[in-house]
Amino acid sequence: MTRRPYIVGNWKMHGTRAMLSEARAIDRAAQRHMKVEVAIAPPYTLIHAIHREAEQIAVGAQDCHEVDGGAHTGDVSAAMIADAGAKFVILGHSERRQNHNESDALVRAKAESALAAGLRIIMCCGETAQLRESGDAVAFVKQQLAASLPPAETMPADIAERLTVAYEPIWAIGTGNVATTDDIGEMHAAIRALLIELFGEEQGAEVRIIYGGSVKPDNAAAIFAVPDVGGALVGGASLTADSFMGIALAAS
Ligand code: G2H
Repeated sequence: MTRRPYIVGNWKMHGTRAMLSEARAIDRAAQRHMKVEVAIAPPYTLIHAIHREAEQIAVGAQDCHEVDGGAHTGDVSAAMIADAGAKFVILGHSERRQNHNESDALVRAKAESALAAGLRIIMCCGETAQLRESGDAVAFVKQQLAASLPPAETMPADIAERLTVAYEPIWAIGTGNVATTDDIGEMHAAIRALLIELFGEEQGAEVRIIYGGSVKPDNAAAIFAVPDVGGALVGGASLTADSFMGIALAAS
């Protein structure tokens, strides 16, 4: 991989305007770590404020609706988040698949809408503990990812620029349990093979695959040393500039 490591903070449902100072600190630190591409996905309510101030980091959203607009009370479209300054959107996170019953087909429709709005997408995939224990994790993740991604012929020409895949084993999210480096390596290799199958040798080899699930400053270096780990999607440890940039430093 020749791409810069991609370190993305997923603030989940954390953050009021008081967190803007943390975003500023992340932005300042990112200006000193140019070998790493740093981004944060705050709640919708902070996207525009962070976008206005940030000089180095990109700001994104954690979800979007699958249609452009209409009678959808409480929903926010891809075009709206792009208008607010978002450059990317996280889609198919397991918390949305579980808590909002998001199917692969719905996630795919959201991806199509986000790409049409000019956004980059971070497509999440990952298995439950039960699937990991049964030995079916790789087959499940490949099937889930293939079903969640738009068909190759509808993807933009610059697929590798517009798509990032995030492998997040569900049992590792917010639990402190990190997948072993062998397990991460095996899954990222399987995802790489699938991306090449779907998008061809050139584009499929360039799409970044990042890891998520209890990434912290003290385990990040070992994770980034695994072949085909192109960065991290970070939840809890992205909420303070110190811990988040500690992870970014481990990637630089
Ligand atoms: C996984 C991750 C961020 P955490 O959801 O997407 O969260 O780092 O808290 O496990």
